[in-house]
Amino acid sequence: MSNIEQTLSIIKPDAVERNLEGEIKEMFKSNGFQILKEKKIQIEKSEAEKFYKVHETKPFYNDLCEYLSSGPIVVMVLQKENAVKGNRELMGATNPKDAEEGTIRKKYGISIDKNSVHGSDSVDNAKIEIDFFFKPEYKNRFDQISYEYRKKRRTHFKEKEAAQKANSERKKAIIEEIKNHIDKNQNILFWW
Ligand code: IDP
Ligand code: MG
Repeated sequence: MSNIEQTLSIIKPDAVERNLEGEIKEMFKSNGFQILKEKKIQIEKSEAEKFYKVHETKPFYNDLCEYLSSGPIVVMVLQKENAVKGNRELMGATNPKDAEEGTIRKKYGISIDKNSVHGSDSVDNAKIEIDFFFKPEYKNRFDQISYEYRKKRRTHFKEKEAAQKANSERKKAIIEEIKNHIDKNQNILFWW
């Protein structure tokens, strides 16, 4: 009997920062997962604290929440037969050092805290976590953050464009200087 499930996956800041979003999504797709929903957002630390509440007594809780809110993340609803277990297998062990060959964390994880992906650990938690990010009532919360993220990104690209323009003008000036220098030196050589 088929047992189609949905699970929540997050591409964490370390992977988004290294532009691994496309490659990781490809790994999900080639392993038979459908990406039903996805969005790129940046969350506040207070939201990360709610999301990781189960870990609130752990010594790494504060760093973990700081980290999850430190940059853009991609949250996705994945669907497949036995998706929860299948996703955990594809992710690999929490510590990339212990993860098996061919898993996402083995391939992309940097360390136990920067381990590139999150995945729900049970069917019940998958429902709770999917609601956390995708429940229509909560939509505005993350839309606001997405909007902030888009604004930051626009500013980033504008600054990059301005820096590129300044750079190309600097290059032109250097080329001009070199040309002048060569012209002068040719004259010197000519007279020599
Ligand atoms: P999981 O992500 O494999 O489900 P959890 O035990 O639920 O692992 O822990 C949540 C996240 O907290 C992990 O993905 C990892 O980033 C971080 N974490 C877990 N254990 C440690 C630790 O011992 N030191 C630092 N960070 C940890
Ligand atoms: Mg977990």
